Amino acid sequence: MQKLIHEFMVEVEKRNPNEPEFLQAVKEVGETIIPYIQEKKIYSGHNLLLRMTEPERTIIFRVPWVDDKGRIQVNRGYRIQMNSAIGPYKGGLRFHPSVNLSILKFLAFEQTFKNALTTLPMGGAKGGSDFDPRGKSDDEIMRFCHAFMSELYRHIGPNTDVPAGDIGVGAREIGYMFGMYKKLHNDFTGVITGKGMSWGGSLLRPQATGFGAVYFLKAMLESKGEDIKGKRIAVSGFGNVAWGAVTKAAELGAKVVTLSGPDGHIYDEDGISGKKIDFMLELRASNNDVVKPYAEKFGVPYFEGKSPWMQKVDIAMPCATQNELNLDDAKNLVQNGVKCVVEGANMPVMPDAIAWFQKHKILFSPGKASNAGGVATSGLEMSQNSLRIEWSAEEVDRILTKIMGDIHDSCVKFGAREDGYVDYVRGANIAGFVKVADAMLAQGVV
Ligand code: NDP
Ligand code: 2IT
Repeated sequence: MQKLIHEFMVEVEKRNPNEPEFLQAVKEVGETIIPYIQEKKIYSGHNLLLRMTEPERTIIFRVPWVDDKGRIQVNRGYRIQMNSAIGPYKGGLRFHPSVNLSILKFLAFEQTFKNALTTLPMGGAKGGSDFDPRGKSDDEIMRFCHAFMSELYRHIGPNTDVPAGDIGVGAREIGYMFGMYKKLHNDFTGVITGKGMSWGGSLLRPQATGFGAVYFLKAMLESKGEDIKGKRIAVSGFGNVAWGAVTKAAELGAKVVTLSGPDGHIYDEDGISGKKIDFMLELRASNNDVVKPYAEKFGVPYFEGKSPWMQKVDIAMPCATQNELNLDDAKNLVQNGVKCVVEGANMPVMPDAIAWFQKHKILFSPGKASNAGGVATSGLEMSQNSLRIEWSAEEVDRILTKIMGDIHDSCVKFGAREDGYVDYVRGANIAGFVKVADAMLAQGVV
């Protein structure tokens, strides 16, 4: 089996040199899916996994725009349309200086499996730009978003490809991009999700990724007879996903004790709740990349240059970015008695750290399962737009809760081991693969 996996990875590496994040994501899936394909003969002989690693279409384009000083800036825009077997391409847009082809391909690949897990009809995609929103004025953000959409618009549509937000892309950026799409197409459609409430957005979409991750955590704990109430949680990041997770965790009686930024982390022994959660929104809107002002405002300890994984907690929820929790962090967490690790971000835990958690029978859930609540609610926004109606927050929350519970059940179905330990990585990969693979088989070689 190891030989088959090795041969597959050699082929993928040959086709995608210098793309470490993409290869990392493919390897994690290959390690669980290749043995499964060997077991289930209907999936063998169709080169399905290799086909899934090859984007159906990759669009790379120039984004020229003029800054406040009148200088012409040039950024690079991307959209990776990875797989449309089960529905229109769907996935976020990331604006961050680190954005490159490897990162977007890993995200689009993960998105394909994640979207399949939601049970909704959405294919996989991701896009974005190496544009850095930090320090930019509102006018500059608008001009950049308009320039970006003045090319992207011809490649997307409500039945073709429906983008949304991700790192560096929130309600403001979605607004500017939607405005330009509408102007160029002369068409008011649900082409982007994460829209404002007065122009087609869904209630709870901003909170959905973090809420969904906490619902998933709750299901994991309950499967072990444990309650979320009273648990101490370390969260990383202070952006959209972290905010939703902290809000729901606090509401359910857990105590979130950390937040982090690229500068370091804060430790709040009393737990982050109420006005402190509102302050997270101010921090995010400030367009700075530091979490330190939280420590200054609320008089709590700040650990410069240190990740939150050094703290003693029951649960870890990495919600910032990829590869932010390494083997040493995993060792610290396990030594300090962590029970459960739930990925809110995409691929935040490094492969050797995942192996460490699994070796020590710590419950570990991959982002494609536990952060799927965001895209699931995007799917609900698409449905509402098509029906031209607006569901109440209670209705959206009810469906989101059900979807996260169903994803948890799928992971258990395909990931439960004989000794009772659930391998959520294997479970999520197989459940996602089966849905996409069945559709690809039915549609033939296209
Ligand atoms: P935001 O831009 O709102 O927040 C991202 C957070 O991570 C910020 O605190 C940011 O700080 C920090 N961050 C970004 N890059 C780095 C880096 N290289 N090193 C350290 N910290 C960094 O993004 P989201 O909350 O939307 O996204 C967070 C994660 O969740 C991402 O992995 C995203 O792909 C994933 N995700 C998002 C979904 C959504 O609906 N928004 C859905 C599912 C997953 P700063 O920007 O100041 O550097
Ligand atoms: O990674 C993700 O799932 C997202 N950024 C959300 C994608 C979406 O289409 O809502």
